[in-house]
Parts: sequence; C-alpha cells; structure tokens
Amino acid sequence: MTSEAVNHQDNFTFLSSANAEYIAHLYAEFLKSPTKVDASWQSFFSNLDDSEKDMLSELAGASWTPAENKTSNRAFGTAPSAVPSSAASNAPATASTQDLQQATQDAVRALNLIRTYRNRGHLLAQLDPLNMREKEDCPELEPSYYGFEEADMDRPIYIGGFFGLETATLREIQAICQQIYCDKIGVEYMHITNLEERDWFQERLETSQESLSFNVDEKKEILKSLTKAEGFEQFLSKKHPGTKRFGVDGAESLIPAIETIIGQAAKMGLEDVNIGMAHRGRLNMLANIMGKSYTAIFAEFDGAASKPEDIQGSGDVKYHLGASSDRDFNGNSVHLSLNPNPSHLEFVNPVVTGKVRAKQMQRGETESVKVLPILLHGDAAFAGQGVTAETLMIAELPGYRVGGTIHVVINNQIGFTTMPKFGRSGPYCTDVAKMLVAPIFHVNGDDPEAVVRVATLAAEYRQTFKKDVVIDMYCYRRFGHNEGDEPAFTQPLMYKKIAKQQTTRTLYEQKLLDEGTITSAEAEAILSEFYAHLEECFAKKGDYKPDADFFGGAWEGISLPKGDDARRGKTAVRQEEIDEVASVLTTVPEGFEINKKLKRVLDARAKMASGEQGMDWAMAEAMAYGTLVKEGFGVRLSGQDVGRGTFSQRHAIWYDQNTNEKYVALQNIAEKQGKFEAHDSPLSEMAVMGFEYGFSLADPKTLTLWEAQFGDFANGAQVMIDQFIASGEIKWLRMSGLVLLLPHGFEGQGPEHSSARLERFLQLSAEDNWQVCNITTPANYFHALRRQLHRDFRKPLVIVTPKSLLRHKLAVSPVSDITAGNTFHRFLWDDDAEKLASPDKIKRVVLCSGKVYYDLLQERRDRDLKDVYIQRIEQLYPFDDKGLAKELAPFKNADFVWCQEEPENQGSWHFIDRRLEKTLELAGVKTTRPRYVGRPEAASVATGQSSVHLKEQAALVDEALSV
Ligand SMILES: Cc1ncc(C[n+]2csc(CCOP(=O)(O)OP(=O)(O)O)c2C)c(N)n1
Repeated sequence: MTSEAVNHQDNFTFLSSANAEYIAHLYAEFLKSPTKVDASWQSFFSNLDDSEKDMLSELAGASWTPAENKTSNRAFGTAPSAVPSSAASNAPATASTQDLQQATQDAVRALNLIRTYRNRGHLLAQLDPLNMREKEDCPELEPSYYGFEEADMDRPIYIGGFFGLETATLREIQAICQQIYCDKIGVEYMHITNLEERDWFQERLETSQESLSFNVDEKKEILKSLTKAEGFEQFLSKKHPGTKRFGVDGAESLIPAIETIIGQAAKMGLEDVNIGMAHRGRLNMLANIMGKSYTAIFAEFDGAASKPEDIQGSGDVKYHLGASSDRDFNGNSVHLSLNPNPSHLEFVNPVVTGKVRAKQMQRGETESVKVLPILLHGDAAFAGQGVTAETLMIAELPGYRVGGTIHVVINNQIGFTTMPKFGRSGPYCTDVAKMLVAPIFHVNGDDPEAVVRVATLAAEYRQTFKKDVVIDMYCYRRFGHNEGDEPAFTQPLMYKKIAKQQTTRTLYEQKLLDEGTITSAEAEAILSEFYAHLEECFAKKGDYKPDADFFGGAWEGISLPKGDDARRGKTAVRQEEIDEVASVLTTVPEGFEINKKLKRVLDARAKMASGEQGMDWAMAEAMAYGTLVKEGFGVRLSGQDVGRGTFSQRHAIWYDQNTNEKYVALQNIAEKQGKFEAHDSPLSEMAVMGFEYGFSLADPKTLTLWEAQFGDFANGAQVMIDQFIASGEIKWLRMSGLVLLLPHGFEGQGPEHSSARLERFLQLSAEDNWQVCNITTPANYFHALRRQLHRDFRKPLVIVTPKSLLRHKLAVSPVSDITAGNTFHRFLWDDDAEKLASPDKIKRVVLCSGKVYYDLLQERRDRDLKDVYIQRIEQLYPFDDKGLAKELAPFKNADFVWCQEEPENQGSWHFIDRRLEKTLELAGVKTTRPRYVGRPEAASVATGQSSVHLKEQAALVDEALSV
C-alpha cells in the first residue's frame, strides 16, 4: 500500500454528504468564473477529465433532497444531506483541502465506474446458456481504468446514496454492479432519452436483490410452466418422432415469460392481448398460452383439418394457424388472440399492431392499457428483416401508435444454419430497437427466474410508459431447424455442447431441490400429472371436431357472400344528404384563413354537389367518405401525403394560412358521426400497408384505405399483398375489406410513375379473393367505395386510381349518378352510344379499361367515327363473363379489340384475353377472338422520353379505331 493510499484510507470520511455539497458549491462557482475559487481548487477542477467533470456538473446542478424523498439515483443528486444549503459555502473544518480534493477525485471516479456498468455492464453479462457468446473486452469495467490500484480496493469511498449506500469499497461497488448488470440479465436502458423512464429503470434494477426473490409458490408455478413447455414437446416427439413441429426445445422459458407478461399486464388493466409470432414454439404457445386443446393439436398431427368440412378454404399448416380464447390470469379475464401468419418471418408485426389500434379505437381507449400487442421474434429474423425496422419506426407516430409493443426475441443464436456473426453486423440481434430508444433486456433463458423478472419489468414498463420494450432471451435450439433436420452438418461443436446440456426444466428442478423449495416427490408429481393429462387428451383425439370462429365479436352480422349476383349493395344517397354533407365539405369555418387556391376548389365542389357542374374524382371520393361517416361508419385513410393527396386533389385536411391550424371537414359532418381519420404516413409501404390490413381485420365497420404515392410503390409491400391481402381469407378464414388505392396512368412520366402493376393483382385473382377495378368515372368510384361497407361481406378492393383523370374535363359525373337508382357498374357503355350506328352496323368494338377510354373517345369524336363502339370494363375481377356477354351480344357483326396503354406483357391483357374469348362465345357474335392493340412487350414499364410516349400513344389509339 502506498503512503498516499494509507492517507486516503484515513481520510475517506472527509468527503461526506455535507462536504459534497460544499464541493458542489465550489464547482458551481468555478464554472461561473474560475477565479471565484482559490488557486488549488482551480487547478484541481481544471485537471479533471471530461467524464469526471460530468459527474461534478451533476453534483453542482443537483437539487439537494433528503435521501428518503429521493426519486433519482443520479450522481450526487441523492446524497443524503442533513446540512442546509446555506452551509454550502463554508468548508467543514475537519477536512484539509488536499484531503477533500483526493476524496472528491475518488468519488467521481467511483461514480464513473458505476455509470459505466449501467451503460456497458450488459457486455459482460452471463447471457448464453451454452457459454459460447464471445464476450467483449471491457477494460472500462475495471477500477484500474479509472486510476485505482489494487491497494485502493478495500477502502470506503463516498458514493452519495447509490445503491442506498453513502460509502462503499471499490470491491463492494464492483460486486454490486456485477450482480445487477453482469449476471444473468444484461440491460440496455441508458440510451433512453426520457429521464423519468431512465430513473424508473435504475430504481427497479438497483433495489436490493433480496426483495426480488421469488416465494415458494411462485417458484413452483415457474416449474409447472416449464414442465408444460418441455413436456408438451417431448410428448409430441415421442408420439410423432421426426415430424416438423418447430419445437420450443431449448427456449422453454418462453412459456413462463409470456404467462408472466400477460399476468402482470392484466394486473395493470390489460383485457385483450394480440400476439404475432413465427413457427418456433408456436404449437407450444397455442397449447400452453392460448389454451388450444391438446386434443385438437394431436388430432391435427394425425392429419385432421383445422376447420369444419363445410367451410371453404385452403387452410394452412398447423404451425401457421391462429387462435383466440378467453383466459383467466389471477382473477383477471383476458381475451387472447394469436394472429395467423405466413412463413415470411416478421411480416405479421405491423398486421398485429394495426389490429390492436382498431381494437383500442373500438373500446374508445385513450390510455392504451387494455389492448396490448406482443410480438415474438427469432434472432436472425428480427435483425435481418427490414419490416422489423419499419414496424418499430411507425410505433410512436400519432396515426399508428398502440401504446407500445412487448417484443420477445427467442434468441437461439442460430438462423436455420447461419451463425450470428454472419447474420448481423451489430453485437446484438436487437440493435435495431435502439432507433426507437426502446429499453432492451438481454436475459439468460436457462435462468427462468431471471426471465420472469425481466418479463415482469417489461410488462410494468409498457403499461406505465406505453412504449415498446424488448426482451432478448438467449437460449439454444435443441434440435435442427426442424425436428427432421441434422444440425451437426453445419454446427458440430455447438450441437455437441447442446447434447450435453440439461434441459432448462431439469436445471431449475435441481435448483429448487437443492435449495429445499420442493421435495423430489413433489417434483415427480408435477411431471407425472402433466404426462397423465397429455395421455388423456391424446386418447380423445379421434373424437375431435374442428370449429370455426369466422364471424365473432365485431364481425357479428357479416357473412360469406351468397350467390354470384352483381353484389352491388345499396350505395346511392338522397340529394338532401348530398346537400347536407357537401355543405360541410365546402364551408370554411368562421375565422379560418383558407388558402386562396383551395377556396376556389371548394367553391367548385359546391357547384358539383348542386348539379351546376360535373362532379370530379376528388369530390366523389369526399362524398363517399362524408356519407359513410354520416351513416356512422368509420373511414381511415393512410399513406404518403394522403391528407392533401399526392396530386393536390384531395384536400381532406385544410391548414389555416396564418396559424397552421388544421381543419378536417369530414370530422364535422354531423354531431353523431363515424370517425374519419386521414394519416400522412411515413415513407414506408410495407409496415403501413400491413398495419392497415391488420386494422381492417379487426374493424369491418370502418372503410380502411391505403393509398400508394404512385401505384408502382405498392410493390414495396409485395409480401403483404401476396401473403396476407390476396390469400388471408382462403388460408385463415379472416375477412378484410381493405382498399388499396393505386394511382396509375401512362402519362409520359417515365418508367417509374406510369403503372400500378395491374398485371400482378390480376395474376393473384382467384377464388373470389378480392376485387380489382380500373374505374373511369367519379360516380362509379363513389359507389365502389360505399359498396365496401354496404354489403354483408367484406373483400379487399384494389383500385388503380387515375392521375390525369383527376382533372380531365370528360371524367366527371353528374350528381344524379350517385342518387337513387344508381349503383356501381362493372361495365360502362359508350358515352356517345346514342350518336353511333345501330349495334348491328358497328364494325369494331374496342374493349378497354381505365384512362385510355377517354383518349379513344376524344379521337373518335375528332374523327367523327360512327361505327366504332367503346366498351369499358370497370371491374376486372371478379370478371362477369355472362354480364359482359349480354352487353356485347348486340354487336353481332363487329370485330373486337382489347386496347391498353401498358405493354403487352403488362396491364390486363394476359388476364383478360381468354376470358374475353369465352365471353364472345357466350355473346354469340361473329368474332370469337379479341385482338390485342397496345404497346409491344417491354422489360421496363414505359419510355423515359415524353415525345416517344406521345407517338406510341397516338399509334395505339389510331390502331384501335382503324377498322
Ligand atoms: C422472410 C423469410 N425469409 C426466409 C425464410 C426461411 N427461414 C425459415 S426459418 C429461418 C431461420 C430463422 O431464424 P431465426 O429468426 O433465428 O428463428 P429460429 O428458426 O432460429 O427460431 C429462415 C431463414 C422465411 N421463413 N422468411
């Protein structure tokens, strides 16, 4: 021990709370002006390094509250102080300046060490049950990094109330820090910017460890839960060896974790939990959390269907199916819903949060405590899939908030055969969550008590602060990617280790036996009783009859579509309703300074409603929304810049030109009306479309619309379209009335803004899965939108919406087209039909869809042709061949062409040519094969040169009209 160290030891008490206040005062003075303190303090303060100065700054800025009132553990801020602050300017007589300076330096260094543990202790935490995680080299977690020597380890240092202690030795400080921050739990919370939340964590993490221990009953519950998790998988493996089940084996602590999260959240008001997860452990979750009967699962392993025979649908594999149930958690009843999901990992995330948002709104929830999303992730998928980041990114936005999601990562340290060091760039698979400044708990899955502890904290945090929180449970995958897979092909050493690893339940049982919490007879009984129960359920599997919960809850009154009629729905409205709604939509509230150009738009809209002027696209849409909310339905529109509309056409939100204040006329239609929301979304397609799809699953009484900025951007959400919207109903018996609005039009704007890729949607059309429309009139758009809610079934609607038609002088509808007697039309006749030759004299029928109709119409007028008829198909799918045949039958002697702007390999042609062939046969006309007129096949959508575009367009119109 150096003489200096001895001197320190003698003088450690020189820095007491009173003296700390004195030094804080001195430092505050020094910061104001160095010459305010004497030369020795000047030099002392000047020589401190930056982090030590930080500590002293906190000391200087701290409000001095007595220890018992403390709410914060920050730096010196909670130093117990019996000394009134008026004493601060007087140095306590007992301490020499040199002693005080030395003691101060010790304190700031020790506090720096503690702070570093809070920040970086997780890097040394014992998280990996296999002990294969490469630990970081962390010299900054050693006292020597702060200038301490071995000789300093055992002398008390002033730490101002940290861990409830005024003084502690470095050895004690390090032991406490390691226990809190480097044991089986590693916490990342210091990046949280909100101080209240950070203090909340600190307080909970740094309370005495004894108060965190579990009582006997709690420990038994954990053991029982692990027994169910392990026993279920082992039972299945015995009965169906080698069959894929994507077992939870190696991650059994997941089950007590989820049980704890729901139980804790329920104590704090939770009533409805919505879970999204992938394959791993899904059957276990279904059985042990969702309460799906073991018998049902055993029957499904025998090949039983998951739905009754009389219900149509392709079904899905058992580890993708959803379920719902009601369960009791310590006296609190909770509705549980596990969303079905496709194989595509992580894409279910925004679907679940969208669903939660709808449920929260249905309950009128403002506190976000009653409905909770829980998302389970694999480590490789969480890190790798961009939709994870998109879902996190929208979590705090006003239009998409759900008051926080609890994320649980089943971190089995492998993705199929890929090891973490090839699966992500950062140290943790959860690093992406930091963009949301979400707290992250890393925890060792082989310590179920630690897992339950973080599960409790995560649920408390979410229910208190209403924000996302992440649990990263390190575990392992006992078998291959699935149970028939050989993991030793690629991870021989890891799997040698795993073969020797006792199960989590065995380890925990042993711990409870060792500490005398249970007897071996009790342990044996827990296991044998559960197996006996499984055997009983297994014996009953032959009697199992599946059930379908197609139309429960909010879906009451909705049914499957019946027959194959036109399914028009009653969509017309009375002129009085139009007048009432239009009056609100075109009246600027008093005192509101409207944009002058917008005022002209509103004046024109008033004339459209009264019939003085033809109604344009945007007014028809506003009238559809306005009449729906007046009837009590909701309307939710989301997508990039939807409030104004990408093409400055919608103006659903007005901004006061002096104050920026918003006014939404559609929210002021009537005293009692449905909710209207228009949310300008962030620049994401995938998560936002998925969110809206989820919303539509939970709320059939709200017209839910997602709009692409330009239609082609929808392919940024292709997985949502393919896996959920097109096929969700047929796979999972879940209806959706989501509307996709996809601006589309070949208008010379180059390859990327011309096509909504209609061909993709048409290729996906089958089994009555959705509706695909390319509409040409505002009135038909009005009816198509209202039809979504005015029928007793729901189907997604894809509309390729127009761009130039928004302001095209011909693309207007008289207001009478939306009043009594009118409905949606799947086909539209020629506007000039009456001026044309009689049908039998028509030489050419041009069949088309969308904007090209107006190009053809205009050119035919210009050429004054009488023997060419133009027939529009407004709804491409479901395609009504009989209905169209009726329309075409009179043109007995004509030839038929299909005219489109899109290249031949795109647009509708490949979808419609065979259907038209059949239709022409049904119509009994002379020509039975339509001819294609349009651009030739092309790899890119359109030319980038507007002159070329114009030439191409003129040529195709010419060819279509030239008989
Ligand atoms: C989007 C997507 N890409 C690829 C796959 C194929 N796949 C299935 S499981 C898997 C590994 C997933 O690893 P991880 O997320 O760690 O979960 P684990 O299977 O280890 O539980 C992969 C690549 C998939 N299902 N989804």
